[in-house]
Amino acid sequence: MVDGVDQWGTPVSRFQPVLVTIQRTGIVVWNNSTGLGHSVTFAPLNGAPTEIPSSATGVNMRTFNAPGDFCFFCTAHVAESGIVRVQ
Ligand SMILES: [Cu+2]
Repeated sequence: MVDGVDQWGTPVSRFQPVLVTIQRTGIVVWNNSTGLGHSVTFAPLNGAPTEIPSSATGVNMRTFNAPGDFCFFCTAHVAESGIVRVQ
């Protein structure tokens, strides 16, 4: 999660990179250093990991054991989204 500004200069955060590709049984780490609460909430799909609840700081990780495209977003800011592609 990184800080930025939108086209009007309003501070926003976003997941970076938006797309990450890993092999099955791989681990993805989310690092939130923005000081704002963000969740990592996965679309319902077989093999999707449990949600990372909203927190203003911290490092969390999830393991992906099934192949697929796992879309996720932040419940507080729905424009913040990303995809974990598991091969
Ligand atoms: Cu957010």
